[in-house]
Amino acid sequence: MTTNYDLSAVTHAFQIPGQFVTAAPYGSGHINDSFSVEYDDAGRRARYLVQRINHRIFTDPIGLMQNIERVTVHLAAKVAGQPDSGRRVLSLLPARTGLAWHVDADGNTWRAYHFISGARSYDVVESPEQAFQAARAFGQFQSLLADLPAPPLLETIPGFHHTPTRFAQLERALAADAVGRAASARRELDFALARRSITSVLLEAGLPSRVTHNDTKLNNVLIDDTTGEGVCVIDLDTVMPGLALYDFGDMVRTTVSPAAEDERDLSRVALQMPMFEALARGYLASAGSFLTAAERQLLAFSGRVITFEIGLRFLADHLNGDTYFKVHREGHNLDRARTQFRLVELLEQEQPRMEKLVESLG
Ligand code: ADP
Ligand code: GN1
Ligand code: MG
Repeated sequence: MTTNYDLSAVTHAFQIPGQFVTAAPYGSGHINDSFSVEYDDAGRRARYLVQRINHRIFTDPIGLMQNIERVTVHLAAKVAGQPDSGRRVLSLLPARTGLAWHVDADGNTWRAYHFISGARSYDVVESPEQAFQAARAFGQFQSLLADLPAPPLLETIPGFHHTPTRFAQLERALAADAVGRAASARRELDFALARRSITSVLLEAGLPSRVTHNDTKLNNVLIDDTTGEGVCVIDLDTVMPGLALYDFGDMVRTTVSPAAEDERDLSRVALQMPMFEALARGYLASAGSFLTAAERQLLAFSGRVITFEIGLRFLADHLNGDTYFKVHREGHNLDRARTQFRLVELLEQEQPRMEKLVESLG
């Protein structure tokens, strides 16, 4: 992570009361730069989560911030009056300009959120209860945004979950082989290229467009330290029109296996059926009332196709020379692609059982 930003100057551009004390890199996201920042306001310490938007990836950071403003204001109105409402929705601090973002002299766009304390995110699931809570929170998020007033949100990354496009991007990366890595990724490439047929299934199923989160990995929900509740959905950069199953699929990808996303020992990748069951129960508890029959039918399949899609993206990025996801070691994106593809294999084998399970939940 880049750490050579002047966080004191950056945060001074926001309406934060008091004096800057300290800032430190925070979290394990692959895209933005996040910092935990402390201020002292007349002897009272307050904490903020400050982020630089990766504008190489999000090419319209201001349009993105306008999405986030609309979404957080809408959600805040919905949860107002609930106990602990201030911790249930991300809340932006305005900049001194009055806008919800700050552009620094180098052209970086920044935002500042109130820090939600007493909760944390998990890279690897610890219990079925956590899986249930995460899925319930993401389902609730979709439910609360179902009546977001027009116009539609900006597509912050066009075609983000368009799996056939992701497949074509891998084919292009392979044809270019820009850094000469294709030969050593032959097995993974063969695995990917053999599965083109699954890339269009969700698109051809007549599913409704909804407001979806689109990046529902487990570590994008904060779990309350005391109650264990999935208290707040975070990382709102990709909230935009999408399919409900993109969200359920990515929950499956990041929650059913006890192995980290970049685990090198593939024997540790597993499909824990109790985690899948908890996800399905949690998601149906909050989203069950609006899902169509076709969406329900494809719940189990969605995990397989979204895991495949993210695997395609990691593999393409490996071939392109690691230009998109942050990497922390050589071959990191290839390792990530391998764990995704191993999980795809397991999801293929278990699809009938998973489908039966969803059916049994009514
Ligand atoms: P990225 O896009 O890089 O994944 P996130 O928005 O997910 O960035 O933030 C990175 C991490 O910071 C999250 O996993 C979470 O642990 C933490 N985080 C984000 N926003 C808040 C917040 N408002 N309060 C507390 N922690 C937060
Ligand atoms: C990225 O921002 P972060 O780390 O939550 C990526 C997701 C991938 C995920 C894989 C904007 O999410 O699409 O599924 O990494 N976000 C973007 O871990 O590309
Ligand atoms: Mg994140």
